[in-house]
Amino acid sequence: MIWSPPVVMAPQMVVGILNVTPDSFSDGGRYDSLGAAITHGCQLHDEGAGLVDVGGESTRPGAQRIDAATEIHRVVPVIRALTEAGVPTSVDTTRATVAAAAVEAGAAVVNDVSGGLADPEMLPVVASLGCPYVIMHWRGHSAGMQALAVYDDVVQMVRDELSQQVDAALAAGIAREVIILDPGLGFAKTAAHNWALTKHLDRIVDLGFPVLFGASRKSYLGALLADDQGRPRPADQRAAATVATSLIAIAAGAWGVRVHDVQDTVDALAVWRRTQEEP
Ligand code: PMM
Repeated sequence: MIWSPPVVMAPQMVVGILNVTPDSFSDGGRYDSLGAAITHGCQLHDEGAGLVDVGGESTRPGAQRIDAATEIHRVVPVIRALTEAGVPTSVDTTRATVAAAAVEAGAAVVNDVSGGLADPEMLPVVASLGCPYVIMHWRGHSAGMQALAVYDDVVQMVRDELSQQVDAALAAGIAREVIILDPGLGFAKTAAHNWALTKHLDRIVDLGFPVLFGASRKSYLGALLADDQGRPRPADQRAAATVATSLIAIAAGAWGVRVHDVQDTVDALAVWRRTQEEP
């Protein structure tokens, strides 16, 4: 498939989340049949998602890994069917073999939560695919990542480590123009780290690449909205808080937001965009 920069790189992109996994943290198990996944992907697109991000491996904290064949079996039929339906997709994977199979099936973007660190083949394969590539800040696989949430100055360290990931991508032959950065909220981050990155996202935007921001329904929002017994707000009741973070991110100059609740996000961004015009 030929990548079309104007469509994929349009600003204020809303990326809809489609997890085809039995165990993702907020929508796990809902879209693990092919028909349900395709219907939901088409709905996200109809609501205004410019990309539908299809993931077959759960990355929630503590999650165990699955093998590459299972991951391909989960994501490729969904990506192929959505492509045939005219829905642009990205593949959420850390594996080069999955990325290559997904792009072959029609995915326009590779979204790698490890930013090239999990699989040594990923950077050369993405260089040869030539597609846009999301480099997320990452320190280790989900099973042990929360032990790695140690920073002096989280914003500075995420900036520095993302810059090193970018250097590796460029050295592998990935073009500068296809790189998108993501601070990786919730990945080896405590709630305080997530809040610091939400507040100072402009410092990640300053690196000079499009920035994708993914706070949707994450646990730091659930903790903020805990009830008076300290019980976190359930994941499916965090939409308004997610929309607020998305607006903050776009106002700070983010290129896009990765969300479960596409319609609410699209509506909120329409309001924000209108305020950028003359009355
Ligand atoms: N978060 C998750 C999965 N993939 N990809 C990017 N680029 N950024 C993220 O923050 C991100 C991601 C985990 O959340 P999910 O279970 O809701 O998909």
